[in-house]
Amino acid sequence: MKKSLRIGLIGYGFMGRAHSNAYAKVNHFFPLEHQVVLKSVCARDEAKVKAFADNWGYESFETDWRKLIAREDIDVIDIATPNNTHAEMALAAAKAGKMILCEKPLSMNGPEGRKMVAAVEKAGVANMVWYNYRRVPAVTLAKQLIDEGRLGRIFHYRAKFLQDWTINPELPQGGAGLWRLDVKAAGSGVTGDLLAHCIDTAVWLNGGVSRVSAMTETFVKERQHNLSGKVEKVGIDDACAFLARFQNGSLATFESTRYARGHKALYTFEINGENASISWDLHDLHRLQYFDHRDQGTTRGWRSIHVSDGDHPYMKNWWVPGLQIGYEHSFVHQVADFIQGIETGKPARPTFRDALETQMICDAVLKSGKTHKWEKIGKFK
Ligand code: SOE
Repeated sequence: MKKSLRIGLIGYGFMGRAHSNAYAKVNHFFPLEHQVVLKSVCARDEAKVKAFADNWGYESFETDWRKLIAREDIDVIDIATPNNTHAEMALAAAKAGKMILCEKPLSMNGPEGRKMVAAVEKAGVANMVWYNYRRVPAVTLAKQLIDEGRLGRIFHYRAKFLQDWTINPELPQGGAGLWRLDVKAAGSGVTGDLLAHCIDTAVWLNGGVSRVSAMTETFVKERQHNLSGKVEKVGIDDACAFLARFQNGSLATFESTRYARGHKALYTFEINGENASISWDLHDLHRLQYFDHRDQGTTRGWRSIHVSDGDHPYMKNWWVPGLQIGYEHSFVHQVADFIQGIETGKPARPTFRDALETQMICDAVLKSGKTHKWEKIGKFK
């Protein structure tokens, strides 16, 4: 008989769906000692949350997140709400002794994130942040190749996350779906929303960042606000590019924008080492490009590895070799790893503390965008 892991999800937007799908699938594909139970989902709109609960198979729903956290039949609180609500919910959930899964970015800023880390560590509750791209099998394979030392000394890290969905100046800010444009709800623009993903992957693959130099821009300065009904100043960064020095001596460039016409979610990274290079592209997510200078000269070249074989990360749990998986599976892998972390006592990452490092780098990037100076990364340990 499996132990139950009873989920209480807060939020039913894009991420609420991605997480619910992961909970629904994980036990079918991963051998775990725990059975995930979709116990309850919470959101303010009763009719909508009820429909969501019915659609995804949640046993119940709540309209007040404090009631959800107080329920004794919930083990895990999953925070899938806008960024400005993460801290308050996480602090309450930690106090109630719940395990916590929190959407990225961890918090609105570093100081808020620090309080969240202190709360989960004091309560001793399992915690993790949904930086899902680490668990795309090709990205996990990149981590394995780096850890095996195949690249040798790393010289360069280059990451981009390009979108084009906010170019229209008539697009309002605030409220459902568009809270990402409202600085009061999001904390920042592309830095916290998109570069945070790039930074999480980069720190995981290439180690800590020591300093950054950034430029940020807000191309559309005012937008109608959906909640106030007034035209309000836009406080988020629409685009951000920064240089970084890693602690291992490598040089990096990061770029993100929501103004790259033609790109919907183009997350790419390339790493150049002394022996080999790696590159990855979210639009072709099951492939890892690999170049090894030690290959025999006449046939040396970039290999396009189709990461779909049984010995590739996570793939033996899915179909037969050669059949690929997609974006949503990265969330399934994250739940599987979180549960395995509980079962083995070796916590899955990124924990809140790992995500605080990303938050501190985002803070330094945003600060540098204002000071026009190189900024060091604040304390996160
Ligand atoms: C924004 O458009 C967004 O949905 C981010 O919020 C996600 O984190 C990213 O994975 C895709 O783009």
